[in-house]
Amino acid sequence: MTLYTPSPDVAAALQNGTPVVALESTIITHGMPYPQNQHTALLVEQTVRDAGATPATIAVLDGQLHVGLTGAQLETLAKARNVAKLSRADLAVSMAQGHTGATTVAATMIAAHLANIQVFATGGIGGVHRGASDTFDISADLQELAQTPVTVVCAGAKAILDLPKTLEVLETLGVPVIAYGQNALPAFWSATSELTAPLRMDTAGEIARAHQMRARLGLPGGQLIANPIPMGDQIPADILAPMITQAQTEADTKGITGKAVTPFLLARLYELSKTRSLKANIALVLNNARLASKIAIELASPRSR
Ligand code: PSU
Ligand code: MN
Repeated sequence: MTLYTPSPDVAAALQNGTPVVALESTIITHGMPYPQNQHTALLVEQTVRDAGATPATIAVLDGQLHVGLTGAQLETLAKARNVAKLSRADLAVSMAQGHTGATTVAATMIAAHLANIQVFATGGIGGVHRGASDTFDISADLQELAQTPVTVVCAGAKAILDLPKTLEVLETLGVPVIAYGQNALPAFWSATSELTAPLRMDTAGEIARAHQMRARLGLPGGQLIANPIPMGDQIPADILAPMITQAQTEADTKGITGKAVTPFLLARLYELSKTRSLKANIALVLNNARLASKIAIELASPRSR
């Protein structure tokens, strides 16, 4: 039995050495409500195709690790309730038990690397949660970036996290955090933050060359690209701040812990912002899909191999 199942177009692209962009599925099952989740997932895939690359949405279906989903598989996942959220710790167990689950950034990186896909687009990564000094809630995504050589394009860390601590952990782990086209670290729903990003790059070509240089140096781990949300779609930080505080207080009061924290906070923010956060989330994922496609194209071009 093969370890993973590529869709026919992903198999062809990998065979031919044409650009492929990995996409995660937790954003579908735990990050957005139905039907916007299905609509967005299809739109992200189409955006990658329009940019000249092949999308590979990753999920575990009945124990099979799929790299590239059919429209029907994607729809099933988008409609399903109580789907497992799979990170590094859960991937092997869920496959061995024949279960179905959506992959987080960490698990998607593992699958992408297995399939020889070097670039992955998402919305936001997990990070160090507020109050982490008490809860120890630090996403496994950070450790994964330290050990799996995939370039991950996100819109910066979500403002529901402790951004300064997230940057500190990434620095400790040796993960390059690269803001795209600006000095400030983007903060997901907002294009900028008060933090300066540790590194900056202005073109997809530079990002691709840095990815290859890490490999040549024998350094494990990937790169984190923080791509600012388009200005017209952003939500100013001061509008969001009280909503985030409220959502976090509710999570604390209800005793929500572990994997449930991020989905709970995101869902509450959609409600509190009257879906404005959802519209912004969709816009930034599409923007990330475009940049990831450009990087994948650079990596696949003959002059860069
Ligand atoms: N960012 C979003 N929506 C999401 C996630 C991040 O805008 O759904 C998901 C990603 O899959 C990420 C995960 O890997 O949340 C992080 O979860 P945790 O904090 O439990 O590690
Ligand atoms: Mn967590």
